[in-house]
Amino acid sequence: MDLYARIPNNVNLNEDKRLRRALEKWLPNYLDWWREMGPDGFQEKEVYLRTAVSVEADGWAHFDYVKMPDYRWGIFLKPAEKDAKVGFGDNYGMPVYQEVPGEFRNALRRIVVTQADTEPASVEQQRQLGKTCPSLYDLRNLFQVNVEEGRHLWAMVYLLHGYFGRDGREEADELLQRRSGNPDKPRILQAFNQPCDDWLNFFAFTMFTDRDGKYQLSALAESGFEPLARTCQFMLTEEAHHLMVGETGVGRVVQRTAQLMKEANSDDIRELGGIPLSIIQKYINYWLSYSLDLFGGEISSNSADFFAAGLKGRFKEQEKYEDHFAREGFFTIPVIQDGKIIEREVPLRNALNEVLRGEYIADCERAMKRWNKTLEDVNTQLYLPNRRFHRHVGEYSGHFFDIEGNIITETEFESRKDKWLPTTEDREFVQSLMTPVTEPGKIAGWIAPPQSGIKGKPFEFEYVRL
Ligand code: BYC
Repeated sequence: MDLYARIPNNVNLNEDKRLRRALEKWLPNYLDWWREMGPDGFQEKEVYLRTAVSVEADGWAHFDYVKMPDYRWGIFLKPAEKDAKVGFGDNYGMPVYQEVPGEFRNALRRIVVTQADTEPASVEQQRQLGKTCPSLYDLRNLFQVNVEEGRHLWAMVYLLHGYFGRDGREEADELLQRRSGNPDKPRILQAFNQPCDDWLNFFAFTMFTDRDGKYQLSALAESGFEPLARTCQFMLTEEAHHLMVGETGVGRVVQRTAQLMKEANSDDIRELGGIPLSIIQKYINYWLSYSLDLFGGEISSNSADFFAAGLKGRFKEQEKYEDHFAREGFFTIPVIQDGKIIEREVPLRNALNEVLRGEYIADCERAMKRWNKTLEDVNTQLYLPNRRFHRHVGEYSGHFFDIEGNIITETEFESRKDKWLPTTEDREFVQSLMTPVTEPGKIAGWIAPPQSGIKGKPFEFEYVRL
């Protein structure tokens, strides 16, 4: 592992002069983008960050104070397995591909570009949050997430430059030109164009949207295109922290809300400076529905083609499945016909987006159970909306459903949507609570402190030297 090269890497960049030159040309543009679109302010502050120093499962991370622009962005792939074989699809058991299979070049480039695009997009969405952090611990976690998303962009740009020639280089340039929420040059997937401008949004985003990242990366980590698989495998080790930030972040807001509800003996805790459960529920509905869109259509020939070609597998393909061909079998998907929900049998390979979405929902339900434990004392529960609710992609887009997934008319949806999705007033109320707390050991009144700090340090530790 070459940690001290201009572009730290474990892919022998030193020996591949063409690739190194191309990436070194991209590097200053990346830094320009980071300065323009990365966290606003704080660039000269020392942050207690984790940095990759190895790619081994244990001991890959080193913790120390770093200024964000000096973070070790680089290219780290999990070590190759000897004699690795394609793990699923029509080429099951054949040696893994070291180059992009010709007939799938465009499709694979699109997957890599789509994955890549989400990384800078999320940094852009979160750009202003540092100014309203609830504690130094949370501020540090925000920046950790941001620099790692930056590194994930590097991971994908390495693939584009290394394996897709000239159009890969052009795509890499465009990744620095699109902007989250900009109508003229938006990010590719809609969840990444939504504003994420308060900390409840941030926690819901890292809970639900980053979790889509976990499932997409897991499916790509199974890929028979070995450089993609090894890249995603290492990204996943970093991703776990982002999910912890989201799940415990929402959990800590719920915990504080429950505490204030008990104190006030009422659901309305606005006057005490807490976020009512009804607003937390609406943020869950909003981010879950946008994140469900990220899995693509329920019935998808793309997903079937990718699986057949051995390029995109299922979650834990090797661990959980015995039949890696998935040629047989059907999956039942509720679809809309003549204004009614009916069930359609779909060949399994065409339903793999939906299969992955199901795994994801089960994982969200697990977190929901944890949050609900905190609410037992106040006799209320949070829930996940039905997967058909508020969808913009796939079978359910263009139709209207209530929170339980029953089909309703557009007029009915419009008249009830303020009960289900955050209103302008809800957002303004949450925004009104977002005053920064930056004294070590102190925390904002709308969120509970974490159960433990980072890397054995206490909550009171000075995670960012302001
Ligand atoms: N928005 O067969 P279909 C993360 C298009 S998050 C707009 O249903 P497919 C992160 C599609 O392009 C993880 N368009 O879907 C999180 C196609 O167009 P054409 C990001 C969409 O292709 C937080 C048509 O609809 N990673 O890492 O099987 C912070 C029919 O497509 C959408 C990935 O997404 C959409 N949501 O699957 C930081 C992995 N969905 O061909 C980071 C890479 C579909 O008719 N991406 N369409 O013109 C993929 O694997 C796939 O592109 C998708 C879609 C899963 C997104």
